[in-house]
Amino acid sequence: MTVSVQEIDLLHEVAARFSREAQRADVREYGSGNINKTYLVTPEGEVEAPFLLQRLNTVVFQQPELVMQNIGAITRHLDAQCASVGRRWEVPHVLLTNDGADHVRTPDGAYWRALRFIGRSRTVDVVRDPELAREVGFALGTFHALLSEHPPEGLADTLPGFHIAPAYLAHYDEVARGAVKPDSPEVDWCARFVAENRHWVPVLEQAREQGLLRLRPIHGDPKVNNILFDETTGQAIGMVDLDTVKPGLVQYDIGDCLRSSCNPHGEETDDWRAVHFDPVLGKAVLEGYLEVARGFFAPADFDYIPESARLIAFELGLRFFTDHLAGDVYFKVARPGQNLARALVQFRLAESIDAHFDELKAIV
Ligand code: GN1
Ligand code: MG
Repeated sequence: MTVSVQEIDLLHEVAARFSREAQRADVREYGSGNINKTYLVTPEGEVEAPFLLQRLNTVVFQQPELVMQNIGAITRHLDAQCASVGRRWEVPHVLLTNDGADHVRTPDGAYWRALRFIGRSRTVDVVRDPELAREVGFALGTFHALLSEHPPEGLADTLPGFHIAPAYLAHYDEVARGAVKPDSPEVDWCARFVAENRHWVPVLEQAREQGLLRLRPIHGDPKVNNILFDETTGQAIGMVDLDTVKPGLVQYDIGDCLRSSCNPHGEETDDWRAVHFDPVLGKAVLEGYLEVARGFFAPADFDYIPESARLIAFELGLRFFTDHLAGDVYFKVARPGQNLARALVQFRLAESIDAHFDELKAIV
């Protein structure tokens, strides 16, 4: 993607606050996040390492200082624990400005921060190979295991309502009532899908209210492209994008990880009718996950895994569909209709997870 000249000037100015060599750095857009804007800054000299510069989406994260506070707490905890992983494991540290701050505010109100760039690594948007799927599960299991002793009360709730599925449904109902989008066969299909399957929604919140599941530190957004793999060995080496770390149910994370890594067509495909859940990949993810997570799992934690996968796919479909009806106010879009296309993919995936429900239960 190209960056405009004015933008480049601003980026150099902000980057220079974090680095002494950034005035002449190469700056380019990086990654495929739906919320923040990320740039890779590569200083010209040999002295300074490349780093990531991010413009935090403050419409979504209305208290960015809490996000930074959580990331600080989590990365310190991970640093202290990560030797126990016994293989390469990297932590995405926050970098400070030349005068010691963890962010920069520009006159336009934007909130900028810098993160260490983890080299010799790669990310993937789509998983097709069970070996890689196993590594995906290992990454999330390791992340949870490393944080399992961190008191969840010590983390702020940076995004109230995040993954509370009944709240997304209520918001959808409200938006759908006032929506001005023209009807189309796709919109109709989505609306019908929600109407037919809305009974899936309360399962995790009910289990939490009944005391069957408890809050722990979670990643919040462990979709497959937030996992780093070693460039050479292909082994998982860490989890990035820690903005949504907060107290939650590990089931949200497991569901999100399964829905994103067991969909061989990926979440941006236009061929939504072909989308399906691949149980071979699902089995590999769960093997990798449970190998590490078994240690801190309570018996009830196992019971909700199939429900979580179906629920988080449905919930994300609902979030994309609602955003489409509301005029694309939350998720970044590159073209009109993209959030509707994304919703179709997630709903179709939820339908396929439902069709594989007994198989998933058997795997667990
Ligand atoms: C957003 O920023 P990104 O792309 O990693 C979203 C997640 C969704 C994901 C779907 C804070 O994550 O919840 O699952 O898009 N993050 C937030 O691709 O809403
Ligand atoms: Mg994110």
